[in-house]
Amino acid sequence: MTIQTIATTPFAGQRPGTSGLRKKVTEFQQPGYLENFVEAIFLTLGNFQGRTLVLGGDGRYFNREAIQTILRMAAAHGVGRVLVGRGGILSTPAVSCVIRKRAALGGIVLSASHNPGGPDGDFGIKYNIDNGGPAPEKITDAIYEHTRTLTSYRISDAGPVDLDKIGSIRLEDMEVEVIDSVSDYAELMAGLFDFDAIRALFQRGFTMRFDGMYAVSGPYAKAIIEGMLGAPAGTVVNAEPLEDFGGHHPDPNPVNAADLIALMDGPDAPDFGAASDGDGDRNMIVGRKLAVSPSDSLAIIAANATVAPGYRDGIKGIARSMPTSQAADRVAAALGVSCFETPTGWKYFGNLLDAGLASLCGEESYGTGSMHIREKDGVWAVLFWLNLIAATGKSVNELVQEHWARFGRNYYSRHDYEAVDAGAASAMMDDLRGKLASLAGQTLGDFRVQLADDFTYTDPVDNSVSTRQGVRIIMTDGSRIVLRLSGTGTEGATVRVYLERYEADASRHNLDTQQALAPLIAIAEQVSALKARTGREQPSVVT
Ligand code: G16
Repeated sequence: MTIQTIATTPFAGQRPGTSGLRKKVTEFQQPGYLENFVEAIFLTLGNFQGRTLVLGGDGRYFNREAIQTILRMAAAHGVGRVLVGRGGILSTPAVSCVIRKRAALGGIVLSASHNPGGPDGDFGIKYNIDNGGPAPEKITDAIYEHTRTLTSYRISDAGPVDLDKIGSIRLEDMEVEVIDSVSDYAELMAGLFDFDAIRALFQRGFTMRFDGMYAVSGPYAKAIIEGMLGAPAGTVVNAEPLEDFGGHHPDPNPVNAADLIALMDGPDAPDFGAASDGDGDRNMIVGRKLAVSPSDSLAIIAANATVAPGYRDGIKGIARSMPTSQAADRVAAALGVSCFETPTGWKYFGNLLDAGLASLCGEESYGTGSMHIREKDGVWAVLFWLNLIAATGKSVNELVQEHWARFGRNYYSRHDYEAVDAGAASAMMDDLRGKLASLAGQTLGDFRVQLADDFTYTDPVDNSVSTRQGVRIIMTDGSRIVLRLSGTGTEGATVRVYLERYEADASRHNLDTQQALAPLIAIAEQVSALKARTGREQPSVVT
């Protein structure tokens, strides 16, 4: 075995987006493409000699190959030990859990999350720091700068490591320990939730379907929900991670988890439905004939946090991304705790959690989590709901209706226009930014604009400033329209339009969401001319 220095030249466009570098598999397969990015990570990290790194991915196409490459590069750079999930499998929340539990320097997560997989699908890589969370912008910016000037990378010429056998082997001077993918994570969950109460719930005949979407959360859900909590075999479906997710889009929303929604809408619906995404950090909660909006799920979890043993002492604060609905703000106000509004991207929650300012975090993009790790966590959210149902004896529908009756309902929807022309999308956003100053005070339909700006975030912990995080048009009654370009797409641009309207009147809590938001949808079109600019009559996905 020798360590080699291989000459390379930079690839354009290796700037990490909302959540790491996501590109087509074919782009990652170019010789040196992955290696350059990994070299840039090592060049950015300070003193990692002899330290431990965690490595794993969601099992998508190219996962195993990438892991072998990264192991050989880690060995060449003098990393002390790499903990790698068996079969190369670790969900994103499990990576965060293992980094924290084993006091690792950080971890490398291989995933393009909910994006489709397979040879023609997407791949991704991101670095997580020692708190278990995604690297903050100053690190991702430094990684990007290194990708622009690289001239070589270092790699061992050792043969492949057997990823399927638990145990340790040496690669150059580095130890590679293949670990069980589930056990550290399952142990953490057992400490947070009332497993006895949930077990008793299933013993009483409570029924559930968890859709693993042929992605990474299947093994975790099987081990915990069926194995530890005693749900009948078959409760977790599509549980085996496949390299192409069975040809599906592993995104737990009503559009992509259509089978689950159909089941929950039909006569044979179980009591509770849930799904998780490609890398296991997203979740969707479904009752009978009711898909719970992620923003509402965050608010309901916050309002009921103390039912779960891990949160019995109450929560210190809530954090949500800016486009996420303000339902959580109402709960925070009632609890007398702060509610923080951050840019889109889980990395922005890290400082708030580390500083003990927030205990729960959530995003409209089907992400919910807490201070237990530094990633959003799909299985965690599902277990929270199970604990809540077990503790109250109420159905998902009852819990949601009671929440709206107490706090009012924030009607909420996101309209995505996917793979539109990138130039047209950014020109549209630029024009919109140009109009913002004149929008304040204007009357649009039945609404009056209170504030129109491009969101800027100042982190209250380290005072770092993030600009251009989304155009907000906020009405005097608190209704909002937000427009931004996605930072996770891999084809052209994805325009996201977020719409929110508050309804206090309980007799108006069961309107059709799109109808309730129709006046705002019309205003969004009026101010952005989105249809003409993108050539799209309808959004590609409505959630
Ligand atoms: C990632 C980020 C989330 C973000 C989501 C959507 O989720 O971790 O914080 O809300 O993307 O981002 P965008 O609107 O920029 O596409 P995941 O599950 O894809 O890692």
